[in-house]
Amino acid sequence: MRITAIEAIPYRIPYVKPLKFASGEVSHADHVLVRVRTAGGLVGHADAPPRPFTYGETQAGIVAVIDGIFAPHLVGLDADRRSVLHVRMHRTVGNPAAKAAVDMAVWDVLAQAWGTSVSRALGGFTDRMRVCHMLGFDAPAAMAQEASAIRDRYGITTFKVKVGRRPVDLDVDVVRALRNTLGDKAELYIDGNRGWTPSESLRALDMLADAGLTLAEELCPADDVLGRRRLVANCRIPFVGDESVTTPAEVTRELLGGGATAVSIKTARTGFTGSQEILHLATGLGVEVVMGNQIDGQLGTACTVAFGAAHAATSARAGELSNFLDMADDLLTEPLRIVDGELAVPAGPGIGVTVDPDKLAHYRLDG
Ligand code: MUC
Ligand code: MG
Repeated sequence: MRITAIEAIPYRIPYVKPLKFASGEVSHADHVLVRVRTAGGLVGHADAPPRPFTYGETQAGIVAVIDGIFAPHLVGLDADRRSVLHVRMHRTVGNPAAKAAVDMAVWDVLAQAWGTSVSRALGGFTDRMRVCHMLGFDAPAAMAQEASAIRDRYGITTFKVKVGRRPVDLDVDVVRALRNTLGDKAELYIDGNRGWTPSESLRALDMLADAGLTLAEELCPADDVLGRRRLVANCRIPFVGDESVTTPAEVTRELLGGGATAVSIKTARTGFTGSQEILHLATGLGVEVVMGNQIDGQLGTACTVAFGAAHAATSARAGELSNFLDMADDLLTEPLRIVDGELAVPAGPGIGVTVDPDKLAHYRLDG
């Protein structure tokens, strides 16, 4: 099962509705499709979504690091020597989405070779997850209308609400409008993408004390060390670290330093291998995890649900699995379908999805 090629293919698909949040805005999926080929003819796929404002990765940078650094060090290696693969990739710092996509494309070929799905190979706990939909910035009435339309069409009843605007009342009004529209049974949580100061965050949480929020994510920067510690100590719900906890070491620092009490796991930035390391660390320390979304398309979402459904702890909560609904099109032959608020793991082998060659030819940017 020797790796014979690793390809990094940039592509661009527009969003029907751009997603806006405190640290940026996404109007196009400017992603990189990563393809791993083996001597036996197996082909694995994964998606790398660059988030320049969060991790400093760009589409061109992902292509460059895979073509120029990772591929030359990995081609020729047997695909089942993942530990060697990781040591070689981790000589290079950063580049989380590029590394994650190579890792997941290799898992895709391995599971195909083993005749099983990645989700079963990782743990096989269940075959589906409840879905949480992420709501980007807009006016309160528009966000409430979007949420009720998503609930009515897909049966989704859990929503992550982007916050972090100034003054904080803007977002407080949004959460109140959502609660009024969706009723007591809907699950609501908030994600600030570092937009507020610690004291603004505390004020917002006080104002929303009766809103029934279940989680608060990355409301202020983790680098506001003492302010963040005070915020987390005074937060009555789990405080989720997201962009502050992208490696096992960062998870350890934030949890032990009082900067977070729960962890967002994103396969888009830690692949399957790194996500499992973080999951085991979190469960070993007794903190909750959430399967997060790096504004993934359908291939990325298939990876998230494959990982999330594989373990008890990652499938306990709704996973952030629906933002591909905002994209104008996608690369897969068979679209993912959310039914009754749930997304099933695509049935294997591997990640269980197929890239449509015509769609790829249409959307790829490299000719
Ligand atoms: C999130 O949870 O923060 C926004 C930026 C990004 O990288 O992921 C999203 C969602
Ligand atoms: Mg987040």
